[in-house]
Amino acid sequence: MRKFNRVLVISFFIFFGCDTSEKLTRSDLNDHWEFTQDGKDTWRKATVPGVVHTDLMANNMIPHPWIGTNELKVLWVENENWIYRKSFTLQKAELDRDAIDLVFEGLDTYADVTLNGKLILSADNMFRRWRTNVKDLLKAGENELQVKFSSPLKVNLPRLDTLGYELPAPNETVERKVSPFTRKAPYHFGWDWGLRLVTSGIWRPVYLESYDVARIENVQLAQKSLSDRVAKLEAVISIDAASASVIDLLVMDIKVQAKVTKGINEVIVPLEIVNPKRWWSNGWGEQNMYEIPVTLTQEGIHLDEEVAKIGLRTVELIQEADSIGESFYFIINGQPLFARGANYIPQSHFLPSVKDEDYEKLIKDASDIGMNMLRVWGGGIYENDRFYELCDEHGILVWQDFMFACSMYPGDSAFIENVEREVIDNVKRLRNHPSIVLWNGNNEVDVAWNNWGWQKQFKFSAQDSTKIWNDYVYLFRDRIPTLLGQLDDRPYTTTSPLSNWGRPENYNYASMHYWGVWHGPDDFDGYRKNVGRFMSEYGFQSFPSMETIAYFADSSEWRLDSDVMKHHQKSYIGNGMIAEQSRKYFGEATSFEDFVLKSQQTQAKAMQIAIDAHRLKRGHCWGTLFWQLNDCWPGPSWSAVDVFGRKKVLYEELTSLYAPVALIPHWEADQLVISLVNDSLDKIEGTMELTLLDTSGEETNLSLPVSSDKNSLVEVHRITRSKNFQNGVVKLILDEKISVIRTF
Ligand code: BMA
Repeated sequence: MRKFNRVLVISFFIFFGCDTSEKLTRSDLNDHWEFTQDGKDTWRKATVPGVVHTDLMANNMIPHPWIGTNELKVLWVENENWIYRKSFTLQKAELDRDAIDLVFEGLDTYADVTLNGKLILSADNMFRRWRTNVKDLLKAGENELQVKFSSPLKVNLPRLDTLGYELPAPNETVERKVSPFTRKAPYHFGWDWGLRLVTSGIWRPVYLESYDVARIENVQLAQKSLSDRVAKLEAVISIDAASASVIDLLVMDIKVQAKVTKGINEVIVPLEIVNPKRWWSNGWGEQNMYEIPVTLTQEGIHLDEEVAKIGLRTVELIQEADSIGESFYFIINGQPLFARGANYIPQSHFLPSVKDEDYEKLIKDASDIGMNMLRVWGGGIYENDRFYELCDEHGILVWQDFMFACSMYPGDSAFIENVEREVIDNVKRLRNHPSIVLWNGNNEVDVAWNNWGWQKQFKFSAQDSTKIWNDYVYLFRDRIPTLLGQLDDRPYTTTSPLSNWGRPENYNYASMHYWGVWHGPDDFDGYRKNVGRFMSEYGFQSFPSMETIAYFADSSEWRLDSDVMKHHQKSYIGNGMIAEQSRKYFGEATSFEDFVLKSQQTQAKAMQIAIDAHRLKRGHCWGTLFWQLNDCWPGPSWSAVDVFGRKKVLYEELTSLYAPVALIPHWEADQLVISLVNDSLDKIEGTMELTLLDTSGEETNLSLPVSSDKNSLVEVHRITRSKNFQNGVVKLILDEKISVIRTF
C-alpha cells in the first residue's frame, strides 16, 4: 500500500516538473562547526575533519607543537574534554524520506554524540565508522548536533586501576599507560620517531544519508576462480532496507529481484569475465581493473548505486617448512615475487591535514623508484580509501597490519567486541582492493613478550602473565583470524616478525625485523650477515634536510646537544650512533650542516648494504622492506622522506637500489663480484660496462654482454681486486640506454 502511494507521489512530481529522484542523497555536515573546552563555554571556529590541536592552533590558543620544544607546552590538551557543535537546517520535505542516517566516518575517540539534545551514539574506537538512524530526531528548521570528546586518559585510567596489572606499552611516553585500552592510533601516545599528542576530534567526514526503501551497504567482489579464459566472481551485495519490500538489482547487465526485510540483507550475484586481463604488481604488467556497476531500483525508481572495482589476480603466501627452516614469500599470479619496499607510517601526526595530493605524490614516487610493496604498520591507522586506490593504480602491494603495536592488550569481552567491529568495518571497506595481499595481526607483540624482558620489568605474577598471554593468543590467533576468514580469503599472519633477530638460526625462519644495527651492537656488516627469509623491518636514522631543521629549530639550536635537537630525537639510542657511524664512513663533520648531510649519506650507505645483501640472497630471502618510508613530524628518524616531502639522500639512491633489474657490485674477500638481479618476468639481455680506477689514475674499462632468466639472480663477473684499487662504476645497458649506474 505504502509503495503504491510513493509511486503516485512521484508521478505527481513528474507532472509538475519537480525533482522526482528518490535516490539516496548525501548532505555533508563538515561546515560551520565550533568547539570549546568542556566547562569553559567559549566557542570558537573549528574545522571538520580535524582534531582539537589543529583547531587550537588555528585560534592561536596553542603554539605549533612541531616547533622547538612546544610539544611540552601543549601536553595539557590531552587531559581535557572537548565539545564540538554545529547547527543545520532542514526543510520539511527533506524529512519525508524512509530513512535518514547520520554517518561519522571517524571519531577520535571517546565521543558522545547528541542530536537535538538526545544522546544518539557513544563512540569508543577511532577506527570504526558510525551510522545512526536519526530520522525520528530530526526536525524541520534548525537542528543541533553536538559531539563531546572525553579525554582518553580520563576514560582509561580507572580501567588501568581496576585491571590490577600494567599492560606494557614502551613507546607511550608517560608512566601510567592507557594506549593498550584505547582503540586509537598507537603513535598518538608517543613513538621513537614521533611526538606525544593525544588528539580528539571528528577526524573523518560527517554527513547525513537520506534514502527511500533501501540503500547499498556494501559490495564485495569475491574472486572465486581465475584462469586466462574466465574469471568467476561473486558480487555479494549487502542491502540495508528501511522496511520489508521487493527491490531490483542490476549488476553489470544482470537483473535480480530480491525480497528484503528491514535491516541488512545479502544478495549474491555470480558474474563471469571472459578472457580477463589480470592486475599486476609494479613492474610485472598493467594494473587492469574492472568496474562493476551495481544499481538498486524499485519499480523503475532509482534508489542507490555504486561502482565497485576489482583487479583480478591470485595471491598466495608460502610459509612452508624447508631444509633450513621456514619460507616466507608471496606468489602473485603464479609467480614468486621479490618484494621491494618500505614500512609506511601516517603522513602527519594530524591525520586530517594529509591531503589527497600527499597520498598521490607518495605512492607515485614509491612506484617510480621501483617499489612494489608497502607495509601499513600497526602503530598507525587503517589508511584512507585514497591510499589503497593509489596502490591499486600503481601496482604497490600492501601488507596491511591491524592496528596493534609493541604492546599487550586487555582481554575483556567489551574490548574484544570493539576490536571485532573494527575488523569488520575495515576489512569490508578495504577487501576489494587488489593491492592488499596480506593481513597481519600486529607489530612485534610476540617478539616483545618473549624477548623484551617485560615479565621481569613489570614483575607479573605467574597468574597475570598467563592471563596476558592467553588474552593475546585469543585475540590474534583465534578471534581476528576466525572473523577474517568469514570476510575475506587473503592470507593472515599473526604478527610481524615471526622470528626474532637474536640468534643466527632465526634468520632461517619466516619474517624478520633485523635490529642488530641500531637497537643492537652490530655494525653495518650485520646487514650482510643477518639476512632472513623476508626482511619486513631494518633501518638506520638520519637527520632531515636543513630546510626542515630550520622550520623547527632556531639557528642557535643547531647543535646535537641543544634542547631542541635533543627533544626532536625520540629514540632512546640518541644521536651518538649516527655520529659514530657517519664519522666511520664519511669522516669528521666540519659543521652542523655537514653533519646533517653526512647523517643522510650514512643512512643511505647502511640501506645500500642491507638492500644489496637481501637481493643477493634472493631465493633464501624474498623481500626487503626498510624502516621507514616517511615521517609524521619533523625530526631525525629512519625515514627516507621527511614530513614535508623532502627527500633524503637515501631516497635518491633507491632508484638504483630498487631497480627491478640491476647489477649489484659486491666484494667476496679480494674478489669483486658483479651479480645481475632480475625481479622482472622477462628474460634480460644487456651489456655491463665496468670502469675501475686505481690510485695511480689508471682506468680499466670492460664491456660484457650479460643476460638472465626471468625472476632470477646470476653472477656475471668476478675479478681479483687490484692492490691499488680506488673505486669503480658499473652500468647496466638495456635497449641501448643506461638502465642503472652503481658506484663502489
Ligand atoms: C620497529 C618498529 C617501530 C619502531 C622502529 C624503530 O620495530 O616496529 O616500533 O619505531 O622499530 O625503533
